[in-house]
Amino acid sequence: MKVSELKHSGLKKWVEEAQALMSPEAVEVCDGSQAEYDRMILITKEAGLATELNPAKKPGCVLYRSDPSDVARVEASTYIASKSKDDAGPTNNWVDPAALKKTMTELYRGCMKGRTMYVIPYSMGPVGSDIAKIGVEISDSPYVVASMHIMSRVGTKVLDVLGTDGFFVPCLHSVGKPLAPGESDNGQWPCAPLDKKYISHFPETREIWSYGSGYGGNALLGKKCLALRIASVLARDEGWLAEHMLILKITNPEGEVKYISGAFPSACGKTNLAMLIPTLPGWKVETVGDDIAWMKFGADGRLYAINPEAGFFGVAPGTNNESNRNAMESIKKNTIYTNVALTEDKDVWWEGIGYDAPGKLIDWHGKEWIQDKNNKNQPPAAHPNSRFAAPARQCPAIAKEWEDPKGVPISAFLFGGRRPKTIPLVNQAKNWIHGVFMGSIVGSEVTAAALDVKAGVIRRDPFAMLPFCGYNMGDYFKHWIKIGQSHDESKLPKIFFVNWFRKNDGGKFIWPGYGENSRVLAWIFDRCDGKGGAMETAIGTVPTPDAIARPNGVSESDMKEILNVDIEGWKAEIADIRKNHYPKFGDKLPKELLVELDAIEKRLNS
Ligand code: O2Y
Ligand code: MN
Repeated sequence: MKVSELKHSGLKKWVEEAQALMSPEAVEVCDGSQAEYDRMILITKEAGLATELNPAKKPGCVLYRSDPSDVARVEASTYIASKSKDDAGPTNNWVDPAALKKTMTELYRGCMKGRTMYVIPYSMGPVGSDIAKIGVEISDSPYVVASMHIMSRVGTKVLDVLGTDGFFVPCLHSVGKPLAPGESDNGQWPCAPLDKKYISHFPETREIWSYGSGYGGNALLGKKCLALRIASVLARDEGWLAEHMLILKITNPEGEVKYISGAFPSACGKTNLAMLIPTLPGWKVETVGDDIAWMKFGADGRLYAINPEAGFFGVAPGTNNESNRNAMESIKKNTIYTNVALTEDKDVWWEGIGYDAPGKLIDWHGKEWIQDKNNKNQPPAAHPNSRFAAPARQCPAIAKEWEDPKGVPISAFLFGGRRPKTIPLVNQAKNWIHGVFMGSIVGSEVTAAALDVKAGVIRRDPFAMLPFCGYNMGDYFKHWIKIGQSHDESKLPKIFFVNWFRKNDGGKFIWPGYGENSRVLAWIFDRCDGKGGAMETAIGTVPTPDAIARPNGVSESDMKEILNVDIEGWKAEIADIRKNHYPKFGDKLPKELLVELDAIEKRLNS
């Protein structure tokens, strides 16, 4: 389709303005077809950016290697440009929107010279779903076009739903590397230097402007930028929830089904939990989504969730048949790999794949790499943030409802982090506001590897939303509280705090995790119906020692320890929240959370 054929006048005008500013060699409106996807891969192959993998081992798969300056989301260059600084809040980078647009307009001027400008209409969520939203990304990266094909629903079908005057989120993206006449990328991942990368959000006008990065969350603008930062603002204004949450379906041996959603900071095994294979006989877990949940209230007063995404953009290192067999199955074909290592027979390899490197590799820098197990300091062959982008439909555990436009009714929310001490295996909130308190204190203990902070310190990431909330985090807490106040609490999801990472005095994990977490999910399932052995404590409702069937290797005393409410540890936790965490939100911190903090402290002292 040509730009002149676009039926939506606002969209056409915006595309024409972008074209005039960025001066691309050509403009294409994406149709979302397989032929288009194949062409994007071919263009990048011809530019020396993509390597086709061995079709006998990984059919339809390609590998990209990015520039070392462009390997992850760049939080320091991510901006919430609301009119007032207070609306972005103390935990976001704020810049005045007019000043930011001025700076970025100059960067965008002529930035697509020698490249094609792709217009990518996409739907976050099943096309036409009441919960879905439409975005249109303008990008000069065929890698982005191909990745958006996997991660969202792209093409003409989206324009049909958009009609002549529908709402869409305009998303500008350029890699920031114009080409001179006759120049090609010639194997060099195009991007701008770190100090010229901008990932900007304009919450009031619902716009996204990204410049200088071609990688992941910086460039696939449907994901973190639209589905979380802009959507969180839409959700606040429209009375729903846009959350950094997985969605799973769980079926008990009697065939009863519930849906559970959960937020965890990075490195807590969120994708593994979403794709868990239960060890508990008779139970089944299926995947609806692994990263983001959009939830709206149905006519019955319950919260219904969709996964706005169509693919998984998972971290490769550490993914193996033990940690996540369903992910390994999902990425066997039609997958885009970025920054993993390449084997001699053109397969992929990464640290923690479950077997030694099979001979000489090409590492993520494109250099020869031979595994040296005696050298603990050998740089990894795959970048620690190397990724796979795979269609969600390829997951063997994908739930049949995963594309249901009306969403799935959520029974429980989980919050968790990596907490070697204090936090028990599972703890149910006494009520909604107590659950909001739990979400607000989510965090993981910093390991000695993070050199900037002392080991033992808790790095808090409330609701796992700190890098993804498009407005003031204090107002975000208020939004959650308001959801509870304005709806029938008996129909709201029950809230649980989980911790798979508690260690014993010897520093060993007490709980085996992975598939054994199904035992905890089973208790949560029963608690949603008011069943399951449970004890009231100062911090919430915890399982009785025999309420959760013990996995192999977990003794009775281990179970006691992992369910124990460590009163002194909790007093220190409360003090840390009061002194170091809540003050970050200034006068925007809802008083209800302080009341909750005081109440827990009082119970701990009584
Ligand atoms: O580094 C990136 O660009 C990707 S970050 C990411 C990708 C998939 C799911 N979650 C995340 C995250 O940072 O939470
Ligand atoms: Mn995420």
